[in-house]
Amino acid sequence: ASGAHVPVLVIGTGYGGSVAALRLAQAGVDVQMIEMGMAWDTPGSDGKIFANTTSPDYRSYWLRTRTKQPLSNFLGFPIDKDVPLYTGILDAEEMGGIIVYQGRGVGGGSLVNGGMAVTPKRENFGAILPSVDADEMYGTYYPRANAGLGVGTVDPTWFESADCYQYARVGRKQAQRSGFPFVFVPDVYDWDYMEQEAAGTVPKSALAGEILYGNNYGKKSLQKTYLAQAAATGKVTISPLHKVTSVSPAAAGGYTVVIDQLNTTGGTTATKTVTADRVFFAAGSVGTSKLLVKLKATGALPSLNSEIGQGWGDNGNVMCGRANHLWDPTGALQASIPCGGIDNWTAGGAFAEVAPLPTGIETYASFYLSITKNPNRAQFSWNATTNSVDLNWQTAWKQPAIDMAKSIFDKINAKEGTIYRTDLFGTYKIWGDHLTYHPLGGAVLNKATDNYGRLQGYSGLYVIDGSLIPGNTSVNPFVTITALAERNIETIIATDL
Ligand code: FAE
Repeated sequence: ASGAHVPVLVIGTGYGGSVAALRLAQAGVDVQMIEMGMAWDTPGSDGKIFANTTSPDYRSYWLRTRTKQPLSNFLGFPIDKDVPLYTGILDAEEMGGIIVYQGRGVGGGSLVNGGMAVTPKRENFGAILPSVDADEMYGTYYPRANAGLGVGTVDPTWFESADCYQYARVGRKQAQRSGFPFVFVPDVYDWDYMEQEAAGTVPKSALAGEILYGNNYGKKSLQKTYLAQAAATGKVTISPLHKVTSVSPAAAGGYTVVIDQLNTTGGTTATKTVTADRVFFAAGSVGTSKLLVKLKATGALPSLNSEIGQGWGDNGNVMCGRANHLWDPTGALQASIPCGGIDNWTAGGAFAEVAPLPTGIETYASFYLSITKNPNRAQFSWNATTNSVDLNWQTAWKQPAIDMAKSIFDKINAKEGTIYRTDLFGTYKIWGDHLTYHPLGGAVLNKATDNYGRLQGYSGLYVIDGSLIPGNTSVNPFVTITALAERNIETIIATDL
């Protein structure tokens, strides 16, 4: 309620925010979480909470009147369509030279993502978070994060015969024929549930192609893990459809937080003011960076340092498809949850997820999301003319990512005598270089904050999400975001409370 005083306010309910809320609550602290997206706990008229990937509807996009699908075309035909304006689950946020996809709702990115839960190879960790002790991360915090998230791996025996992983077996065979290691990729999907889906004994989710717009059954999103545990403490309250617009020092100590209550078409129905002793920024890399850049520039938090908004990267994301010969069908039924990847990080700077193309028909296509060592970094800045935050990323900055992905797929194409698909991102366009699923950075650890996420210049303000990580994790990011949050909150609870 407006005028309330809370000990801790957390902005956002993704990975960082959920870890902070659970651990603070377990330490006896009352936590108020503010989430701009919806609660996603009520079925729509079709009886399901989430829409299917193949039939986006009002639930699918955050405040758009037309879908903005990551794969915009099929067989060269555009597939986007009109949808009613609604506070839907997937935000395709256009930031100049890049579209940044993000989850909106209680659970943040865990609502829309593929659940791929990858711990980076230890030899790569020094480049990911140089100021963090790797022994502590690999000895304590990565295991804690994996346990909290419920990470598991596909049963390798079942994998060999499952129809829905024909595409992954083709991906493995072709990777190995070209001399690349194929690795199983862990996931938070309930693998036993998927086997039951394949056996036809439970309602289908991964095997019904659900992923981008939410997952109705098998995926262990944060709502089922960290946030369920947090709720069970009785000390955590979540306000969905509430958006933080300002944080500034309060005269009597602590911080004044201004919050807009939203309706489902994005309009503001009320503006509330709350005082909090401590505020955790967990609005995601883009959300936290945009808030902090605005608050510094507009005088609400003028003492934030000049690292605010810096060091943003796209985790080197780039997508592509390949056209296989008729003797390499990838399957009409494809599990929407990937389970394997091609590791050419050390030699070529690329780690490629063998991704599904769950169209329901045989396409003979192999599809990949590559994570690459793209060195380019962008910065957020305040635009006083438009009263908004800009990101100076340019589409051409993806070229190193494309070159690194080619280190894998040019070789596979040469070996197999195959070609790239040119019909998935437009007409005659091979590379999906216009987007990222993995925004990272903007309030980098040990630069914008101290080595535990305390914002420089203001005691009681913390960053605890993907914005702490300077642009790349060498693999999919949420396990590292979760493990870093576990590390930081432990120290904060021990020394600041
Ligand atoms: P995040 O989860 O984005 O949570 C931030 C929350 O804050 C969101 O719920 C926002 O709605 C909310 N918020 C923002 N601004 C405000 C505000 N002003 N007031 C109130 N609330 C606000 O942040 N990663 C993997 O590791 N494996 C995958 O398989 C994978 N697949 C992905 C697939 C897709 C389609 C997408 C979009 C992402 C994928 N990711 C994957 C990335 C992963 O979901 C992402 O790195 C994390 O969700 C980021 O976690 P944060 O805690 O930083």
